[in-house]
This record gives sequence, structure tokens and C-alpha cells, in this order.
Amino acid sequence: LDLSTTICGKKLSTCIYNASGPRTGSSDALSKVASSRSGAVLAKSATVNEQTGNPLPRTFQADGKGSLNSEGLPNKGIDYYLSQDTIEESMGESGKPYFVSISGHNLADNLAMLKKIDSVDGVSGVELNLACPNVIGHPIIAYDFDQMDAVLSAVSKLKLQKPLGVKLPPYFDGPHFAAAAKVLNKYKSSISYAASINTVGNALVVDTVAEMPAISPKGGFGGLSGPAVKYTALANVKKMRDLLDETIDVVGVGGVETGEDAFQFLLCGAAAVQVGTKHWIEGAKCFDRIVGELEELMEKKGYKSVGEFRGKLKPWS
Ligand code: RRO
Repeated sequence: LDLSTTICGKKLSTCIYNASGPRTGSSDALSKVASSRSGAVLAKSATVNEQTGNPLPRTFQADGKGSLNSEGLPNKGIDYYLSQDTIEESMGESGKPYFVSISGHNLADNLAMLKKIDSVDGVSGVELNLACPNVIGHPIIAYDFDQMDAVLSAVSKLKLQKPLGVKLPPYFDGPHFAAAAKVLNKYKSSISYAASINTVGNALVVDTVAEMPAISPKGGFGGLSGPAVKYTALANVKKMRDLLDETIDVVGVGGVETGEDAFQFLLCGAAAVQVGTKHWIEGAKCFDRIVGELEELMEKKGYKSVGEFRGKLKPWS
């Protein structure tokens, strides 16, 4: 069976890999992903300098249906994720693509990090996170289409060598899908892929016993993830695949727990599928399990390669 795919011009041995976020902050964690059947390794969104993130408690795993986080970008700073020591400790002899993610506090920070990344050996591409919901006082960039345009305009002027992916928030309304896709298409020569979706911003989990929010930062509001967001994620992948230029790949992410979930994202047109919350809960062995389940399902359906069904969701009429 052929579960391989190509992202950013690099071959991934399997089309399943980790999302930026949980268990991606250190080389120790990343090395576990590299040793699994994950097709690539993607690091935690970085800022220019190391930071500890929001006050604890800042994560909550609700009832197996959803999870909430307001981590506030805890990370070791971009230099850590770009150091040859980190890359070697993380990737070992796996030969897999290594991607970094950035989520700067402002445009200047993002541009400075992109310039740094562009000259580092062993980095296959960069995911620009325009969708973090948890930085206090900073709205989600990709919900402000003028700001999104300004960021991508400045980024495109850098004429980067490294391929660029853009991490998007979930959209919910037709005109918003269209507006986001229009901005991305405008800069298609600078964008390799769009990853949909980041967490659903500003959800609230209430603790009945304590009569308090389940997490502390931002009055308890945080990004919702896990199975609760899978259908929103599938819709975003399908819409983006329909609206984006064919040269921009769509990477699907949101609530993937099983090989069957991954299959559904691939049907909707995802070039690859990332796993965030389930990786957080289960650890890196989730990649072995999910890839195995996808293989089983493909065998049952008689598919030999992902290309045979990718993007082929059948219409009702
Ligand atoms: O670190 C976080 O709080 C965080 C980030 Br940067 C993000 O993009 N999405 C998310 O749910 N949490």
C-alpha cells in the first residue's frame, strides 16, 4: 500500500503527521514523532524569544469529545527549533521532512524569523500560524482579511527559498471562506499549502462542581479541539480545496483520532492529515495506530494508494 504524499515538494512516507502544538515543544518530544509512522515532524509554533505561556491551569480534556487550551505560545524560541543540535536530536536518522512553525507577536517578528529559517539546513518548510486564538490582546490574524493580506504581501516580498504553509482558523460562513481563499490565491506563488483548521477560538468549559471555568487564562476562554471540531474541520478542508488554486495544497487537521477520520479528510481533498489533540492524549504511538487503521480501511475498500481516492468525495447529484 502506498500512503505517501508530497508536501512542500518533499516526500512524506505516510500522509499522516503531527500538528503543531501538543508534544512538539522539545527535541525529546519531536524525536518520538520521528520514530513513529508519522510522515513528517512539525515543531511547536515559535516566537522570536523563549516564553513560558499563559498561567496554569491552561488546558482541559473534556469528556473525550473535546479539549480546551489557552497555552499562550509556550516555546523555546525560534533559535532552538532551528539549531542543528535540535534538528539532529529530533530527526535522528529518520530521513523525514522537518517543518518549523512560527507565530510571531507582530509582522516584524514573523519576517525576522522567516529570514532566519530560510538559510537553515535540515528545515523542509515553515508553517506560518495566522490563527492562534490565545494570545492576550491579539485577535486571530486570519479573521482580519486586510491584515492577512498585509502579512502575506510582506512575506511574499521576502522571496523565500523555503516552502511556506499557512495555518488557518476555522471559517463558518460562505463569504468568509471566499474572502480567505481570495487572499491566499493572491499570493499563491509564495504559498505551498494551507492547513485547516487551528482550534475553534474562545470556547468555554464550565466546571459544575467548582462553578468556575475549567482553565484560568482569559476568563476561561480557550481554543476548542478534538472530536468536537472534526466536522468543522472537514468542511474547511473541502471548502478550501474547492476555492484555492490547485497549486496550493490543503492540509487537513482537526479532531482526527482514527484512520477512518483521516480517510474522510483525504476524501475532502487533503494532501496530508495532521493530528493534534489525539497526539496530546495518546502520545506518538497514535501515528502507528492511525496509519495502520488507514491501511486496513484502504485494503477493505480495495485502494492501493491515497491518490486513488483523495479529493473524490462523491456529490449527491
Ligand atoms: O499556544 C497556544 O495557545 C496555541 C496556539 Br499558538 C495555536 O495556534 N492554537 C492553539 O490552540 N493554542
